[in-house]
Amino acid sequence: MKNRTTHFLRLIAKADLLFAVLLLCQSVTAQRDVSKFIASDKMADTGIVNLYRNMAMLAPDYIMIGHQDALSYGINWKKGTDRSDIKDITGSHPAVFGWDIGGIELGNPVNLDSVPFDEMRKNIISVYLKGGINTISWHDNNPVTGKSSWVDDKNNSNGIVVKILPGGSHHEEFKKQLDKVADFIKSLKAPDGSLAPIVFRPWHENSGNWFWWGAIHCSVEEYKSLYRFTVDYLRNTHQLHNLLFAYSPDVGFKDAAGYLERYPGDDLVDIIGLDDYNSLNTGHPEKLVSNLEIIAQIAIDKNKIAALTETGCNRLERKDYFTKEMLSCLDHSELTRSISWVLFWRNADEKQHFMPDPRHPAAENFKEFVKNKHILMLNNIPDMYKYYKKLNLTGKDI
Ligand code: BMA
Repeated sequence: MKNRTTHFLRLIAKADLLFAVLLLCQSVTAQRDVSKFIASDKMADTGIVNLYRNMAMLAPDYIMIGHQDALSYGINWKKGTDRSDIKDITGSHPAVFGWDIGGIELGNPVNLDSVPFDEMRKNIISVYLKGGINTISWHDNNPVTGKSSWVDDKNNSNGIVVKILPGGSHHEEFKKQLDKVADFIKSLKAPDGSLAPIVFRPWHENSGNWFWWGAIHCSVEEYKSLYRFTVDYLRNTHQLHNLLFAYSPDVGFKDAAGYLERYPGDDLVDIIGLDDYNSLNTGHPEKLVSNLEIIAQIAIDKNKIAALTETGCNRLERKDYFTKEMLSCLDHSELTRSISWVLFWRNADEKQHFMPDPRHPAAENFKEFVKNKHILMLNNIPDMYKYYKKLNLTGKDI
């Protein structure tokens, strides 16, 4: 009798397992129905429509590598032609290129890290023509004080956001800033007249308090209004339809509700992003894994794309960072593997760099990392702006 009961219980357990496996397969299949991935801008350009669809096709199995200012400078060089530290090591550029337009709102010829906007424009267009992805962040100068994005008053609300919203004392100044952003985006024109599709990532790391749009400096509703106004002004007033929008708070939320607290809305956001310089650098990979799984699940539920929009280990002093730390997290589960890309921050100089160059002790480790079957660089992604019925990985010579 006892044996029979045990046998019966085992059968039930097996049936449960089978059911769980079936459920899992179903969720992956659902995620692969790429026709459900529709950009939040209902008037999006063809380039954006195809880009989003292609991101959705790649996301379940592949993670693209990105680097901030990859083509503008490296650890030991300032100006190059078709050069990047990543290409110097691996033979290919990254698949995703990060840029920052902080300073455009002041009419400056160079951004806050001295990258000339004319050069940035050329590089963005050349990335577009090669089928790679451009993502732009904006360290916007404070439109009220005229100072930088960073604030000294990390413990007190400074009320900047409310002043720049409609009805606020500095709303007109803010609109002028956005006009300059729009002018720059309108200038990203390829020879065929099309505008380079861009993943725009404004008001990032808003769960921290270091930027004037950070959590302590505005209410949930004020933040959402800031994001909504920005999208609406670029999309409707300026008629820009070459943009996907990324929302990227800083790491540290406990669950989906925590992540979504300041999420501005499905009609505004395409990329469910995350910035994290903390977890791995403080010895807590489980934090990065849990936050990646949270954003990946939100993205699946909403038919959107999840990405690790900023990360890195400054100076890469920990040997094996890429394979043992970062890859272990990215390759932790089906959910973490469904992240679309990882963007490492910039290689300013010997003191600040998040990517090795060929002479760096971490170069070999990065080469190993890139060999992983889930990792993609510019030389093996398809042209992201073309339509493919089925996924089409290439072996381009870049
Ligand atoms: C920070 C640092 C700064 C830089 C800023 C904007 O993380 O890299 O040196 O000015 O980003 O790119």
